This record gives sequence, C-alpha cells and structure tokens, in this order.
Amino acid sequence: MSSLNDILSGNRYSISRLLTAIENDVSNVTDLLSEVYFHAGNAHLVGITGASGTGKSSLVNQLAKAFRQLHSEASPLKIGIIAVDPSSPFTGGAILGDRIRMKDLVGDPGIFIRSVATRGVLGGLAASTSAMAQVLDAAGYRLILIETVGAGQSEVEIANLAHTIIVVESPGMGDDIQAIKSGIMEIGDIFVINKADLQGVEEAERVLRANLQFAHLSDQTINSSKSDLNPTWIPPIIRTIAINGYGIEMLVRNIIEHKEFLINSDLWKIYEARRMRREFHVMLRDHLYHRWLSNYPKEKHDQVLADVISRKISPWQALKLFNEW
Ligand SMILES: Nc1nc2c(ncn2[C@@H]2O[C@H](COP(=O)(O)OP(=O)(O)OP(=O)(O)O)[C@@H](O)[C@H]2O)c(=O)[nH]1
Ligand SMILES: [Mg+2]
Repeated sequence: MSSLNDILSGNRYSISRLLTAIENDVSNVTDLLSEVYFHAGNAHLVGITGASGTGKSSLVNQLAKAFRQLHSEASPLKIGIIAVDPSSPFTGGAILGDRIRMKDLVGDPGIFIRSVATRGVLGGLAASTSAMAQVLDAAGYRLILIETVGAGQSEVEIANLAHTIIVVESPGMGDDIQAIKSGIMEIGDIFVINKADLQGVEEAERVLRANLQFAHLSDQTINSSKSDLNPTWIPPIIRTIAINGYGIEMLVRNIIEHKEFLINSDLWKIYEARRMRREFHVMLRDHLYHRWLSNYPKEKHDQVLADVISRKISPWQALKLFNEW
C-alpha cells in the first residue's frame, strides 16, 4: 500500500492507488487518510457543475491549461482534476468523453486527472470525492477542479465541497430549470454561459439573470446561510466558448478574485469550518448507524420492519422500540 511519504512527495502511482482504494472502500484506508488529513487544507477547491453536455469538461480542460500557463516554471501550479461520473458504471461513456475532452492535459506532469464513478461507493459519493481531494491537496495540488453534473442532491453536496462553485449553462437550455430545482442556482459563485458561439446566447443570459435574481431573492427571504455571510460578492455571468478559449481569461480572473475575496473576508475559514462540520456529521451518522445495525439482532430488526410494513405498528413506534433496546 502507499505510504504517507509517497503521497506527500507526489508519487503519481501511489496517489492513484490510494484514490482507487478510496473509491472501492474508504474503510480500508482510514489510517493513511488520517495521516493525510494533517497535510491537507491548502488547496483551492473549485467545483464546476451544470446540466449534462453544457461543456464542463471542455471548460476544465481550458482552465487547467490557462492556470498552468499563468504560473511560472520556477513555481508551477500543480492542478488536480476530479470528474465525478454520473453515468451508469456499465457504460463508462462520460469517462471516455472526459478523456477525449481533456486530452490536451495528458502528459503534463503537473496535472492529475481522475474520474470517479458512482459504483459501490461507501459513505456516499460526496465523502469519497472529499477524501480524494484531500489526497491531492496533501500531494501538493494547490488547485483542484471538481466536475459534477448538477442534477440532484448528491451533486449539490459535491459542489458544496468546493470553495468556489462555477455553474455552467449553455444556449438552448434557457427553459431548463434543472439547476434551480436542484438548488445549484443558490450556491453558484460564478455563472458561465458556455457555447457563446451558438444562437440564443442572449436569451440564455436573460433567463439566467432572471433566475439568478429570483434565486437570490428567495435566498434572502428563506434566510439562507450563504447570503447572510456573503453580502458583497455578486456572482458574475461570464460568456465562454470552451472549444476556442474565448472568455477563459475572464473566468480565470474571476476564480482568482473569488478566492481572494474569500480569504480577505474571512469567509474561507468560515466555509471550511462549515464544510468540515457537515462532513463530520455525515460520517458520524453513517458510523453510528452501521454500529447500531451490526449490534442489533437481525431477526428482531426484520420483525419490527415487517410489522411496520404490514401496518401493525407505525414507523414512529418502531423507532421507539429500537430506541428502548
Ligand atoms: N459549439 C460549442 N460546442 C462546445 C463548446 N464547449 C463544448 N462544446 C461541445 O459540447 C459537447 C459537450 O462538451 P463536454 O465538455 O463534454 O460537456 P460536459 O458538460 O462535460 O458533458 P457531461 O460531462 O457529459 O455532462 C462536446 O462535443 C464539446 O465539443 C462551445 O463553447 N461551443
Ligand atoms: Mg464532462
């Protein structure tokens, strides 16, 4: 198995092995992850999310190239990329697609690309993505780009791992309110309208602007934690064309500005604390549940459950029974 030193020294093979172990079953590598934990906490985590096919991977490709160029050879920036693959584990379609979209980056020793499939992940995809990000973080990757398809709650959770969340839209999806439904709109720090070369970009921007105002309006009335803390960052809307690089410079500038904003306003620390609290509570819940389940007599558990199903007792009464045990 990989050692802490292998990870800290950035040995790609060891990192890769540890990431695979995390993906298969985190519980086998918690000792090593514990050591890694003390060396993480330095990376800027940037989430890129949005509906399928909006051009997220293409943008990640451009962003990684641009950030690499921005930093001098004397102090290069190592970039980690985690592409969370929402597709069925059997098709592997998105992984293949990402490989093609990010082919420019292959061979760059300062870039580490990893796809995570949803298959068999214990403790949830968000937990394993977070653990993977920590490994890359400890290995010296100071910028970590996390691509997810913003379609459901688990994607929102993954996006929430990031310090900076980029929501990607594209023309022709103007009426698509997927992003709003899944709550992505409220958490976006930067909005991108990609495929600005296509028709309907004005319409897409108009709809986005209206939705954004609506999201932030309801955000305030519903008393969201983020808008309370975040009074002065106004999420910009940036047009890009990921296939030729248009708008990428602007996007890079906004990502850097957002990071500076977070640090200067102390929000960086507040978000970190909030994220870790949330993550820890998920771990705790998981842990306690599994411990309880393994201690509770299976026949009794099955019987109580059968009684709930046949409506002999209610779920609330069942909880009481479990509680008394
Ligand atoms: N015309 C045009 N096509 C683009 C642009 N950006 C990406 N594409 C194309 O759109 C398609 C999807 O791009 P991806 O980068 O794979 O999109 P994605 O959001 O990562 O897709 P999923 O990961 O499957 O959700 C590809 O064929 C890209 O070449 C753009 O700015 N303009
Ligand atoms: Mg993609």
